[in-house]
Amino acid sequence: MSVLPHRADGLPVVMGVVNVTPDSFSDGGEWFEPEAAVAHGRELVAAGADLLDVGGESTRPGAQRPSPEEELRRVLPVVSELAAAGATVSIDTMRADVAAQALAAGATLVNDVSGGLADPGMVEVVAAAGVPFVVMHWRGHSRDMQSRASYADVVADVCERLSARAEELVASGVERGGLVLDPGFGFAKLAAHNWSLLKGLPEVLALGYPVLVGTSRKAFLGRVGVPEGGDPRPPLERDVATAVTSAHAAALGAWGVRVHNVAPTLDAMRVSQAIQEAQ
Ligand code: PMM
Repeated sequence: MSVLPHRADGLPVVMGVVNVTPDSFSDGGEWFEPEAAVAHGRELVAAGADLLDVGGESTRPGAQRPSPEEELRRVLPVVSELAAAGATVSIDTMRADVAAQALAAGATLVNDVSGGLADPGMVEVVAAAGVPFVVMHWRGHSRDMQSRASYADVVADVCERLSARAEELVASGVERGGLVLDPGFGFAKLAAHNWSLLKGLPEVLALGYPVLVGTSRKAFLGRVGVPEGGDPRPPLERDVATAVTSAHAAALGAWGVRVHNVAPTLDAMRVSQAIQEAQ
């Protein structure tokens, strides 16, 4: 039976990002060695993260995929060490074998940006393990996904696709109660699509599933306030913007937020909660 983590204070769970990659857009290479990744995971927990999302494949637009062996080599030692240290670990992967081995090493949740579409074996692994499954809106691998960023109505299209995908997964044996839906900010989405999805989050929430929001440090946040033709703010200068979008998601009732820098997001979510709870 899948059990989704929740926070006692009513805020969304904070999923801290642990990228064990040389090339992620926001922190590529910084935590590439297992010891550095584990130390970073511990820091995220100390800052208040409820979950650590360990990934070994960069999904930034244009990224090439690592081999399955390389992905396993990157993530397994980090998953097992963080789980042994008592952290709740999710494995961020599109590969069934990586998910299965990470679960065996102590991960208790699978986060698949393809929602099980990239590897037909994923559904069976998740169904057999009975663990929560994050299903993101996805239109193909990062190599060329931005060529598919075209929507009649992005909120309606994403909602329709996510709910259809949830039904397919349930029909294949995945527990409905373990599903978490994610609109997939930045994945086959232009900046305007991401803003529409943030505004339309109530419609995603109305599908009736827990929702994860992952806007952290994404490119559209770096363009706010920058004049036309100017350089976007670099990823490390997007944490205030991330805190604002995460607090917005929290106020609307998201189940979780996925962030690189935990403290500003927690602070912003607490402020938003205090406003909502004021008499
Ligand atoms: N974004 C990234 C990676 N994994 N998983 C989910 N569920 N949702 C996301 O928005 C998401 C994800 C890309 O960001 P990163 O390279 O900084 O981890």
